[in-house]
Amino acid sequence: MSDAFYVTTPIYYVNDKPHIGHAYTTIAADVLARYYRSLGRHAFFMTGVDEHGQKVEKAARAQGIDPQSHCDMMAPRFADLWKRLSIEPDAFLRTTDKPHKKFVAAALDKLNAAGLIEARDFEGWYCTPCERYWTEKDLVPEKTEGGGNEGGLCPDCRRPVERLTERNYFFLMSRFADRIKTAIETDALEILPKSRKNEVLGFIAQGVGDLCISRPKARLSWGIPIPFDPDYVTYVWFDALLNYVSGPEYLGKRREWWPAAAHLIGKDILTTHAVYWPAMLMALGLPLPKRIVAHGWWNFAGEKMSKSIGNVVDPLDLLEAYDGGNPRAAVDAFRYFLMSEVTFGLDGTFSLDAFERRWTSDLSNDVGNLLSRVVSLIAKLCGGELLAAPSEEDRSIVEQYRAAMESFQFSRATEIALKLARDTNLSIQNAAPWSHPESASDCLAHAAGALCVLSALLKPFIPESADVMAQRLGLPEAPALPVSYQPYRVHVTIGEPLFARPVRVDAPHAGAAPVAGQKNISGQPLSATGISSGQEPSSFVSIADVKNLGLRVGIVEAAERIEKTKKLLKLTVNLGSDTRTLVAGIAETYAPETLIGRRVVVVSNLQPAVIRGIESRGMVLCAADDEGLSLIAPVSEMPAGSEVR
Ligand code: ME8
Repeated sequence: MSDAFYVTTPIYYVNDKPHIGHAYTTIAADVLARYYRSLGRHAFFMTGVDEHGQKVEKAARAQGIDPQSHCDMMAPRFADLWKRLSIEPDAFLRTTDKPHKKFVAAALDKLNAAGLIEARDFEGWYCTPCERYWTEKDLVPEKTEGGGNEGGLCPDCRRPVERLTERNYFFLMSRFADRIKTAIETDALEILPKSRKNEVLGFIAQGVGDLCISRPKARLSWGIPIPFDPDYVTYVWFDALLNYVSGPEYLGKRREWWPAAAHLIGKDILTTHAVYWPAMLMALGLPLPKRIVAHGWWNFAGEKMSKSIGNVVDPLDLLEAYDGGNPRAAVDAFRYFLMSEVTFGLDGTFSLDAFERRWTSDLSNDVGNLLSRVVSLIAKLCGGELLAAPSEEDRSIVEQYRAAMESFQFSRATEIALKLARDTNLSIQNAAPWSHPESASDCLAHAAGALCVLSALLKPFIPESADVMAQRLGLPEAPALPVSYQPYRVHVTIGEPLFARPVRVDAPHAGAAPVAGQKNISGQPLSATGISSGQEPSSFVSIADVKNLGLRVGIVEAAERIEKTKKLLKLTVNLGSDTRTLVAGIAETYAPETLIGRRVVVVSNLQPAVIRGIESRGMVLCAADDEGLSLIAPVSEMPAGSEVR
């Protein structure tokens, strides 16, 4: 039996740049691949980008460039970010790669020849941003002005859907429903966590239909042509899912890699992976992947971090803000935070405070302090050298850690590693070798052994820092798993702290009044007042885009100047449902005391940003010209929280 462990991530849409959500799945896959490689297994890891479809075509159009040029510009942003985050995939697939396109066309031909594709007229509710049809019962009712319902909203992105009728090609997916159900029930296709397995079975129980796998070229031209009908392109999901096999195939590795040991995905794309994809594989006569592991959401500011909501945190901004001249520490702290903060499978909330807390407590205090303490004590009490060996207890810790890693419990694995660090710190504290120099080497040999094990356990999470740890003990790099229990000679080198405490440089915007064109730590464009800079809009926006702005009437309850700034006021604004703090660049026009009780218009769902150490949650709208600013307000006394539309 092959010992290959092939792990994949979703291939990400290139309609926008990558954010923390994308980094999360990709880091998790990298951690797994590093873990299995360390055990000497043949681990393969593939990620990539999903380049076809309406979203990408639309993004290219908005830039005024053709879709291929847009993809050529965006794909490296993903690949470069992965490099920056010490993510090392074996393959990076682009769906515009020729061999992938050929593979998709061949798959379509095969299914067509087998009578598994049919042309039919189809009428349904279509969501353009999500590129999918919904049934009537899926839709979220849309309230009309009179309070009634009209049409409906997409249940995923909450934007209006359209009624479309068109002739299309259908993959006869329903024929495979029973086999998929059995595969999932028996764990031949394992769905993790178990709650997600039940969710998929529940979905199947409601009835699996056939899958529309084409789009008329008249409506969408950016896709892989349907080989047997030049008027159509392939539905982007049918194209994208095939990447998991087309990649290994064109690298000449299909027999070695496939079936995948684990598809890591976010819970948003469970149905496509757990129902569409197995049906496609069955139809093509290919084995099913061994498992699908669906993780939860990273939320930010109370909502799922997502490109369409716009509340995304750009990992590059985060690294820049925390770099502090030591990119290694910032990158590893970021990887470690994402893997340790939240149980894989559950939702988590991203905040800078949580990031700093975990960096400080786990990496600076527990791991970093242990290393510098052991190294300096060995230098002082043992002449810098001793013979160390991991202990029997360490062996049992490695076993527990392996069980956690092999069941995708990354946060549990880091907890186990951290417990080793804390226990070792405590045992040094109790033994107080500085008071008993004659027996210091026993205690420190034990601690150095534990550190060596710790570096091996942490290596998948903090690869560069784990090697630095081992090097301070005189090893060339962190040892491979499962660590050797042979004694080894330690020869210490004293160095800089492994993880200095995090210092945030509020770059690029947060330390100063934001100016037009600058971006905050989450990639949110800001202007001096939080107002757009007066440029012409590059394209029209839809009514849905306007609604998404979350404009509300607020009443100012308190206002004060922010020290050492000329323009900034800190406002407390009652928005009906809640009262918030926000920072507005209006101090040159409005004295704080003149604002109390005034009505203002607030963008209530703006990405929070820290400005001069104050978390600003929203933006006050003003009209602006060369002379100055004028607050926008309703002409009558509307209650706080009234919608602006
Ligand atoms: O769905 N929290 O691409 P996509 C956690 N191209 N993970 C998140 C996240 C969040 N807030 N936001 C995104 C697609 N992700 C398709 C996939 S695969 C054959 C085709 C991660 O760019 C998570 O892995 O919308 C999620 O499933 C994926 O990004 C969606 O990326």
